[in-house]
Amino acid sequence: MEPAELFRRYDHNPLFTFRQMPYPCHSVFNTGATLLPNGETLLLLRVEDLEGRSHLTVARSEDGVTDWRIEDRPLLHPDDGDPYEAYGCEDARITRLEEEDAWVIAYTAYSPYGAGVALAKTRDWKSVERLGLMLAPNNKDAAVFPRKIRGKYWMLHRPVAGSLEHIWLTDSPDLRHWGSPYCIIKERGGPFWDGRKVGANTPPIETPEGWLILYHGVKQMPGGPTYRMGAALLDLEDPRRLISRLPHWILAPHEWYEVTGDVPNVVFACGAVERGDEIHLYYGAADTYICLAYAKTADLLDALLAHKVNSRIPAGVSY
Ligand code: BMA
Repeated sequence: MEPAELFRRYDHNPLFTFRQMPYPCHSVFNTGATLLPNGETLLLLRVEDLEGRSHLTVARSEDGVTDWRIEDRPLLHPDDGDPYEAYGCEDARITRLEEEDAWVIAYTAYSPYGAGVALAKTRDWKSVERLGLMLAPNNKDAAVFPRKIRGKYWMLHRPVAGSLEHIWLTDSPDLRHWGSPYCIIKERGGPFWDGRKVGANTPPIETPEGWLILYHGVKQMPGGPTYRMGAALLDLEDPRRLISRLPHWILAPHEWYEVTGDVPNVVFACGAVERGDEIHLYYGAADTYICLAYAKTADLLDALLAHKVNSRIPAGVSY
């Protein structure tokens, strides 16, 4: 284990390459993940086709590690007819909404208009209802919280404002109308690992200490960007209150499959599942492979609680 890393890698990474796919494709990476009621792990793989566009395809496994059964056709595809997805459906974050007995999928809808945030809903992973584009371009890295807070749905997202790329919160009464923008985690600027931009990775994970947020930070290097992962904690009953943000990264590209590929020096998770006292993180490596890493939830929380911040919500901000 690397000194700062709280995740340990699966011994047989990469977990998936394009070679495991049941149909020809270029690469498979950045996957959403969820646990099904029967205990199986379901992944929603980002698959880049041989033309260069991405679609989203379901894979299932009993133990979340071996014997993957991969659907032979996509669940969400850029040719399904939505003009805002004409260049691709990318980077799905899956949230189980118990109150709705459904899963909501937040994904990047990429088109000639730019990259925006779209939502879709499914109950059976066979059919899917597109709720449509929710946040106009340029905006991505959206992930819905797994339950209502103060009677509303909440979502993390990452708009692009000039050269600034911070993580924001928004809320909604119905998963369709989103408002109350609130900036929660800023890119740090300067030489820091999260200086150039930040964005949510997995959907928030509810813990007794707060919402555990796993996010990526980008540092611009002369040879290109380096994508690493960090962690923060938000208040359970008011996620606008930042409890803690680790100053250092917790997973960084070091292995061959993370430093070589279509985009070198990238670890980029979209999904995690909780199994026992561990978080199983499914992450994209170098925009080419899917990998797996594990961390003890308690280790992440211990580290975070040692770095509490004193955040206050400015007067004048209301719900
Ligand atoms: C981000 C996203 C990810 C990708 C990452 C590294 O902007 O588009 O899909 O993994 O860049 O290339």
